[in-house]
Amino acid sequence: EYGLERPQGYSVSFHYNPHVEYHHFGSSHPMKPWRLTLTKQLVLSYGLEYTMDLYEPRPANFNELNIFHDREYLSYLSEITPQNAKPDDPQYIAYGFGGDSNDCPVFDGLWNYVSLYTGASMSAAYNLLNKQSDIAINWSGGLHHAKKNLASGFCYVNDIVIAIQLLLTQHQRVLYIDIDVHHGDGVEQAFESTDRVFTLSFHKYGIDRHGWPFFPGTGNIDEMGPKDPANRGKAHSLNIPIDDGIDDHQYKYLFKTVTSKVIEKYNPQAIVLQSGADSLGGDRLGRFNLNIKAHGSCIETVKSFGRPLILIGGGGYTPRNVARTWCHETAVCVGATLHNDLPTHIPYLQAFQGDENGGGILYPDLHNTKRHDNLNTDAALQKLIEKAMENLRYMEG
Ligand code: ZL4
Ligand code: CA
Ligand code: ZN
Repeated sequence: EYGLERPQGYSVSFHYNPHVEYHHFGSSHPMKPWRLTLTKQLVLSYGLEYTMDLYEPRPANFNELNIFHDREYLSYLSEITPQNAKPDDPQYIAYGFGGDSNDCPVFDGLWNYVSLYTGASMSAAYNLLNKQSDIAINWSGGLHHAKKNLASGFCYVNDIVIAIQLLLTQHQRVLYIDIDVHHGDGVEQAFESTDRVFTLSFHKYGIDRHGWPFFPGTGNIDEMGPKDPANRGKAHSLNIPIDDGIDDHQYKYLFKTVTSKVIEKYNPQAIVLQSGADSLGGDRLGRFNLNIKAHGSCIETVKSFGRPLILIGGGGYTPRNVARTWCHETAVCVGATLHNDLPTHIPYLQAFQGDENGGGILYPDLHNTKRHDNLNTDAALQKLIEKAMENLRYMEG
């Protein structure tokens, strides 16, 4: 009815616990869990629920989060509330809640929130392990900055690391790919000493005109993991630093060239793809000029290799475009084509009419929401690709 074509034989599962939607980081905080409500509504209004297996996963428990995180950190995280938080407490600061940074606020239901998104990533991983799905989707996860004893950049628990740990119980080599506009530093660091996980992140990198590095300030092309030749993790990270304003054509070419080479060389048995939507044009925090279909072409590229795949969310700070992108990418997974006119019966239709160019449609032109000049020349990107290919030669087998 809405332009659905026959699915192409991939078994896709959708892992989502709606309780995650009701958490608030604070009124003006850019991370808005209700973008997941919008995403779900779009997915349902296009009828995509009939093309996938739907799961409502239970929250992860303390011992499951302890697969990666320290007990002491988790105890603190499980007990802290806005009422009992002491901003001068050394632990509060050491665990990443303090400073003048309001990146990681303590809000009501914080422990419940982290348990819900991590439970969904675990459920996705178990579906790959049981061979129940070829592709398992969790749009509520992808919190790639969390460290084992540190909250960072809106991330408190690293659901990606925990999902990859589960995949490693059966798979020898797992590839992690990250197209969030920020560097996937937490996942890279967690696996820096193993050759069983290769991490690949594409991100904005550089210093702005006020001298501030783009968060988290790491991920230059020469950062390839430990340099010590005795360390098994050596050369098992690849970082692709990009400047403001990259366009569809450039990003698609860069992603396809680099990712294809990594998959060919590393030959992973499973792939985890973090699809942060803050790399879209017009994102509140991002700096790129990508359209929804260019972002989605990265999912198509990865899917075409036919490896078991977990597709996970991440950043994305213009909620209507996050929902559009993740709905489109859900359709890419099941092999459906969606009509550009939004279904008229969606409950949140007004949310998609707020913008200049996108009233009532799925694929507005975000490149023209242009707020960032393209500072990437084709010549500079070609050099970057050459450097990436050179880095890959340091990886054994
Ligand atoms: C905000 O308006 O670059 C937090 C964060 C809270 C509400 C009111 C408080 C005002 C923008 C960001 C004070 C805000 C101070 N509120 C923010 C160095 C910084 C220190 C904190 O997509 N200030 C830190 C983190 C990044 C920094 C990006 C991306 C996550 C992911 C995966 C994390 N931190 C400078 C900023 C606001 C806020 C407005 C903000 N924080 C923008 N960029 C950051 O990769 C999910
Ligand atoms: Ca990234
Ligand atoms: Zn991000």
